[in-house]
Amino acid sequence: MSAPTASPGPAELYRGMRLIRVFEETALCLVKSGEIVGGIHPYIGQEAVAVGVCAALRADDQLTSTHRGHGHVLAKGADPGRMLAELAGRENGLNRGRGGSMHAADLSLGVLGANGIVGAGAPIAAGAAWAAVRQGLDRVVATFFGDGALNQGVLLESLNLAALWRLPVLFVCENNGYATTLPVEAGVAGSVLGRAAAFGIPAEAVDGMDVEAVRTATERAVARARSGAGPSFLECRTYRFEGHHTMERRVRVNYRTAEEVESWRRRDPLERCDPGAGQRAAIDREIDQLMAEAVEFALSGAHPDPAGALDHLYADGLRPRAGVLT
Ligand SMILES: Cc1ncc(C[n+]2csc(CCOP(=O)(O)OP(=O)(O)O)c2C)c(N)n1
Ligand SMILES: [Mg+2]
Repeated sequence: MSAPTASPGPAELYRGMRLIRVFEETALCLVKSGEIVGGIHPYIGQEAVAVGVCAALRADDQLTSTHRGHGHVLAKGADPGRMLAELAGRENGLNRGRGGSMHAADLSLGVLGANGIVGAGAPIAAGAAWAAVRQGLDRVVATFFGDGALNQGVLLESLNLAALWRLPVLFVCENNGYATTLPVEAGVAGSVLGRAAAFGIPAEAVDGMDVEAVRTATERAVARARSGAGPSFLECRTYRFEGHHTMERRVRVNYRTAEEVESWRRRDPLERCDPGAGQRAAIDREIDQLMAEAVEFALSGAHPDPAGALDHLYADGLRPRAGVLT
């Protein structure tokens, strides 16, 4: 059993969010310059969720993440240089450049993986939580998912098993209002919290633009899970300031108005967090320096040798189709 870690203060919470914000802005630049191939799903605007939840977790707690997962991985403590190298597909990345933006993992930090399949982190979290219980560990597993996952069978199945077996899972729904361009009202019958209620799981909605509120709600859920009382469900009401994917910068889509985006920007979680007198500028400078070093580190990494594309797999004996690696 690991010792509880001291709860981070406002300066640390701000620092965590600022790191994610600048990391994402940097990643957007690297997408534009072609260093990150294939684009990313930016987390800008949602930082308070990742940081608030992870602030209530212990180092040995675990999480599963999503296609919009950079913030979760960083908030759990991943090195920004290695994370950026992963996005840029380099050998010095967290996963030797094989995972990329949507499949970064760091098992040493309990990050069981981002996931390009909507909802797919939930059963992994339930399995990891079940394993922890079997091993007599009092570890908690948080699973992040978007509003778009609310109707995925695997999520509903995971809620059921977690409730039935009282697994120490924290279901964190990041309701940012849209699944790609589909408004939540047009995609979700019933209610978000009703999903959890159907399985007898305690659920609450929280202001996902307020890092302290997210942290406090998570602490309650974590305490419940650790005591053996079972899972909880948090709906964090949040918003992404950027498009669904960087592709959206090039494709004209009109699913939300400029006024709507602006009204959420006025609730910027970084602006709403007071890190303490004189701290903001100092932390901003510190993060700028850290990210400059991260970029240098990431871009110094080699691109993987295509001949090694099938290394580090769980299964042996796979052979590429003729011409795939040449
Ligand atoms: C099972 C599955 N269906 C569809 C997709 C395509 N897809 C990728 S992201 C996305 C929207 C997800 O919306 P949400 O869960 O709300 O997350 P957000 O993008 O808002 O963070 C969809 C439909 C997918 N990756 N996996
Ligand atoms: Mg969404």
